[in-house]
Amino acid sequence: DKESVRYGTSDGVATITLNRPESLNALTVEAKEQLLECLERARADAAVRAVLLTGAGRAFCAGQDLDEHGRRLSENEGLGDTVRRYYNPIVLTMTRMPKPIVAAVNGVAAGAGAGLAFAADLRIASTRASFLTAFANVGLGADSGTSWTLPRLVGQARAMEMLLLGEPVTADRALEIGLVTRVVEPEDLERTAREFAERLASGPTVAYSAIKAEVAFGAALDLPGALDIEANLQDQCVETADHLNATLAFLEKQRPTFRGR
Ligand code: T3D
Repeated sequence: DKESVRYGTSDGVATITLNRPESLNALTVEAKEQLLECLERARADAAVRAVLLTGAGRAFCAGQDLDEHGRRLSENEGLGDTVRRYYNPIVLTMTRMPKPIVAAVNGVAAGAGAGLAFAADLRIASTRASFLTAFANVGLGADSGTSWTLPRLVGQARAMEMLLLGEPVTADRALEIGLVTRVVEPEDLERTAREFAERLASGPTVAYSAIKAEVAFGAALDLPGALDIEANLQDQCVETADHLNATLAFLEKQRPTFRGR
């Protein structure tokens, strides 16, 4: 059987590829289960220090598989648990992953597919990419974290525009509003996104993990609360070999080598 999600590792990077190109990598139960397994595998593997998430074929991910969803709706089967059972754990596993996640957005990212891209830490887009919240287009509210991630990425006004209007935002517009880090030609996407992922995979992993947690917690805290979290996480970073070595390297005017601990 063809895998709905592919997993591979090289040079400290776990590459997770959504692999149902015939339906624009729409998310079936099987695909969601496999995606969660791959994310957990990447989290658990100490040799993995960054994750690259992308889609096979011309799309990044068209969100919930509406064929499967439609069948379930008409059979009144398993309704209401998709979000709690799959999207919430997937998004939390991504945002709590103690290593950076780069989304290589090769084409359209729609609905929960856009949610996956927004839950990544960096988004590198091909000129063919677009972002479409799509939920309201099928009579749904926001899910897969988009009501939390999108306003933080682009501000409330633009998030409301995207969520209410459900129109595609092109790669160039996404760059303009700060939703993506870089837009490149389709043939350069894989290389560019991999360069970012490999750079992060050879960086100070504990510090990156602290930065992810600080930014995520900070969003929900007042300044004294955020300062506390920073102090606690900084205690952990200060004790790493990476911090000691990078400080000594600076003093010796050398480039530091980070081992991720
Ligand atoms: O509780 C719950 O379960 C709710 C959870 C919801 C989470 C969500 O993600 S809701 C949002 C679901 N996604 C969408 O509404 C997006 C639907 N797709 C589209 O709007 C368009 O396909 C795109 C804008 C993404 C791309 O348009 P285009 O013109 O480039 O491609 P296309 O021709 O529409 O699609 C190509 C094929 O992919 C086509 O199949 P065919 O005709 O060649 O056999 C199409 O049906 C299929 N496809 C696209 N999106 C989905 C899909 N098949 C199943 N599910 C999809 N989401």
